[in-house]
Amino acid sequence: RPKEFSFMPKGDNNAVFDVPPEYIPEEYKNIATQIVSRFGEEASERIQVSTISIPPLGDILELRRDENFSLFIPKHRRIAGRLINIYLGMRSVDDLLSVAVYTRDRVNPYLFNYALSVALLHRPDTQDMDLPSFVRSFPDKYIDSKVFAKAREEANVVPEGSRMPIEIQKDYTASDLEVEHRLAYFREDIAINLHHWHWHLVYPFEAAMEIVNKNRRGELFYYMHQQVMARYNFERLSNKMKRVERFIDWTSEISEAYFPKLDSLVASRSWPARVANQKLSNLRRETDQITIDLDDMVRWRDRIYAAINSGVVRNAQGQDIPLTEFEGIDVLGNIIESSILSPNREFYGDMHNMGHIMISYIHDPDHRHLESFGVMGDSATAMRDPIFYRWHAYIDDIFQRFKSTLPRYTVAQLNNPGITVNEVSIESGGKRNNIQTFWQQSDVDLSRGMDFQPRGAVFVRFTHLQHQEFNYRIVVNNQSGGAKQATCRIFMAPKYDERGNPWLFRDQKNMFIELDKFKVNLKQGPNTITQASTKSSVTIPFERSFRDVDTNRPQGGDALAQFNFCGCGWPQHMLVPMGSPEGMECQLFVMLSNYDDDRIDQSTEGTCNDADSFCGIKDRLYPDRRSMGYPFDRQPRDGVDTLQQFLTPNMRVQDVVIKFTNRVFRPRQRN
Ligand code: CUO
Repeated sequence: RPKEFSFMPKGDNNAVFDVPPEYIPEEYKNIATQIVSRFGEEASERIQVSTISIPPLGDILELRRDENFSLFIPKHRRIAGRLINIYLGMRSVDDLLSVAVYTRDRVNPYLFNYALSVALLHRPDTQDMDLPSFVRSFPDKYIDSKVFAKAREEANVVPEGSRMPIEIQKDYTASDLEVEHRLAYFREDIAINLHHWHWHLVYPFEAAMEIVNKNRRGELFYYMHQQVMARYNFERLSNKMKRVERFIDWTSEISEAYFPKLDSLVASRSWPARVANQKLSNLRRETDQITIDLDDMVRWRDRIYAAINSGVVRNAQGQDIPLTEFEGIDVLGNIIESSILSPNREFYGDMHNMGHIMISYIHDPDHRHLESFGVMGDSATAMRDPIFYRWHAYIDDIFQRFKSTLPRYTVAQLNNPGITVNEVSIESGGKRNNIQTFWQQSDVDLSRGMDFQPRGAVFVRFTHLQHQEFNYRIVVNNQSGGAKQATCRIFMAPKYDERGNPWLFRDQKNMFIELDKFKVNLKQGPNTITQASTKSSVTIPFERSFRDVDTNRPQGGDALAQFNFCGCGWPQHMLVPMGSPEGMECQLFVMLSNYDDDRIDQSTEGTCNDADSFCGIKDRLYPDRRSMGYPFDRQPRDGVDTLQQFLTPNMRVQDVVIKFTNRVFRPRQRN
């Protein structure tokens, strides 16, 4: 039974593979018989693994099994690309299974999991294949390391069925002496980190061209991370903190420290911490094949700014490509991230990725202490660290500078003739325009990621932010002279800045978090639209973030299809920011845009699209023709200083209050 990864028939937890003897690595041959008899007895099904001729693994084996793996490290990416190609090149699912079984005990487990996940996501014949949630395969990347010793003890001493969930303390990484710790509930939210891991799994920046080259992926890199920043700043204001400061001076000390308290079960090492006031330095890490200077970063940055200022980028052939009004942001996203779609990676470099790397090696830049990277070096863990947000605030600011060079939206580009929004409200439990937030406990089974014996479920209980579900109610008058379609766009932002002053539009526009986006059919005359908060186009339900292959899964091909893709999505429990105990004043913004300018004609039937705002739709075009972030992605037209002045008749703003209650609600029902 694979510890790190399960590639098994749907719903069967007790299947075992009949591994051909020649597949068993030398070091396991002695114990193979014991293992077979131990697991064989419990097996409900034995899966035959056919023997095929295995392609040479070559340098894939250079990454040892007990090392950490990071896509930000170019050498690791190259190796991952090779393994993905092997998996993609298998002629049938049987052959894929065979090579997967063969490689599982030979290649680095993180690498194995990543490469196989990408392959399953992109092979046409594996669309109904299940992957267990990443948190269940590698819980050590998401959960306080203390839990594992307890879990092991629990599994050994207490019979399954009588086991109590192991509670993860809510404040385990720092104390309130550290101001930034107020945001730990956001940064360390398991499902937020799972979303980020999935996003980068779905949108890798380096792999075969057909995998990387997805519709508007550079723009989505910008937009998804911009929204993360807006959400983080919303949480900061909820906690009486100012917005994140960009990490702009790369030679300055980083005052934020971070001690992750994660242990790698694979590497049997603790994730390195960063003490306060560390400074970046040039990297010389020969084993990782990384040699990079801060000066390289500076050159890339300056070239990127020059491109934005001139409105053109130079491609590898020396030709100028204009950064156009609609596609320019996509090109720029690929340049800054960077991805292999960058028109000139030599010249514009790999700025954002290398920023992650430089920060993640700050404690051991020349490898003299033989230390691995910190949490910033892995998309599964990066969002835990306060510096992630300072780095991405810097990256986002570059995008915003580019956006500021674009033509302003005219009234005609914003308005929707004949459509007037007359009333907007939030209805929740008899209350109007008032959203309650609180703590909720939930349980998740970690046993798949641990090689317990005896086996069986081991639950951990963790505490996360939650809000009361609500409905939007929107009253619209359609006087366009007939039935009409529109896109309803719902955003929210804090009403006041950190000083308590009303915003200027040019600042507030970056604070709007997307809550939902959906198509509406309007009849002539008055219409009332009701939409549930749970249907949000940015979120996926709790069960999807932590999905379990064994239980409670929706049935039917469509629901099963593209399971892995469907793990991408902001967690529903984090849809609404925390707010404050006294009630945080916010502005809800609703716009009904002109569908003629929004529409993408394509069928999305059978595809997973409920978090399409952040994740797109698998194998389809991004489902909204407008620039991502519309209508807040650009500076306002002349004469508009405030949100009120920005409004056209098809928009409306409603004051709402988010009130946080410091109560902890008992666990939701376990599957
Ligand atoms: Cu998602 Cu910097 O891109 O982590």
